[in-house]
Amino acid sequence: MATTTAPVTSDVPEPFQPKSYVGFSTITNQIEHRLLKRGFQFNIMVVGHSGLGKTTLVNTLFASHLTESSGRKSADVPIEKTSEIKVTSHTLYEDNVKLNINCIDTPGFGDQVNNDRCWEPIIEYIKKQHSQYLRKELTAQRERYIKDTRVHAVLYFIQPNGHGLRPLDIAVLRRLCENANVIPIIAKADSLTMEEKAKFKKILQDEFAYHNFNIYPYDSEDLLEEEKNLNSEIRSLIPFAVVGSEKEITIDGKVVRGRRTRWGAINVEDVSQCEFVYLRDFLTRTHLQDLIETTAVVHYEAFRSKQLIALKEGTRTTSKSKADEK
Ligand SMILES: Nc1nc2c(ncn2[C@@H]2O[C@H](COP(=O)(O)OP(=O)(O)OP(=O)(O)O)[C@@H](O)[C@H]2O)c(=O)[nH]1
Ligand SMILES: [Mg+2]
Repeated sequence: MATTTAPVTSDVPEPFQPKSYVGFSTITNQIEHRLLKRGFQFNIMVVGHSGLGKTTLVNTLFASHLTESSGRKSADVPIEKTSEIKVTSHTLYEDNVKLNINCIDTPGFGDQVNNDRCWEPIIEYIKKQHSQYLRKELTAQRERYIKDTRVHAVLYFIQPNGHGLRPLDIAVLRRLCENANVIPIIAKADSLTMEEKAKFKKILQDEFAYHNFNIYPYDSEDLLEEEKNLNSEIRSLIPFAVVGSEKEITIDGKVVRGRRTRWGAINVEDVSQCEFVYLRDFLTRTHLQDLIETTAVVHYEAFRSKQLIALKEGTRTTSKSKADEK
């Protein structure tokens, strides 16, 4: 039997070019105006073994750009051991853009006789921010803009031992990667030579792959070729080998943020000496929006759907047991 092929019709209308100016192309300016008015919120957390320089790095990270800050006022007072989760807020302004940064400092772990479950308060904190956000989203009269306290980036500090991850690192990293965007860094990198640094970085990259850790940045299908290339470039740099310092020193007559030791001086902002600037650029210049978006779309979404499914199951079981009782 002969078959006839119906002409292919499409429901998609041809693009219509209005003859005169309508003005909707200004929507991008309107969005920009609204976003600028509101400002942006970025929450970053530091996690790792005790004494690896977490508090120092948090204070170094945006120090040269801060305008308003609730953080330390003087670098002359020695930093104390962090004993509880502490949030400091900072505000940065650049070309009309207002960025609010919350730095979440956490107590170091690994120095107790029993380090069992020492990561729990940290994971709990991350999940609590998700559940607070969800609760606000689900209230009948919810706020137009829910204040975002969700953790957008976790800097995980690795001891510069030159050998690899410790069992505790593996346990903590596994749990962190399931709940947030994790960026591992080699702490106190000034204690390693250039060769040791490169070798250690390779060992750690292999370990991340071996343990299948979902380290940030992630590649999604909708990324452009150039974004994918940038991500693979970043992946070759992770873990960033960083040096932190709250103090300013003078090198060749110039005042810079750095560390002076008996063997010489290190300028924290000099990329030939440490990767602090790469880390800061990655966090603010190239991946800030992606970190915020990924937290909402990947981590918060996973939490949200798990909670809502559990809630539905719970309601179903309670109504079933009520019906059984009758
Ligand atoms: N050599 C070196 N020392 C550092 C670096 N960063 C911090 N330190 C020093 O290491 C010590 C501990 O620094 P903190 O910032 O308190 O470390 P922490 O990880 O917050 O410590 P806990 O809160 O106890 O977990 C201080 O004496 C810092 O000056 C670094 O990059 N290199
Ligand atoms: Mg500390």
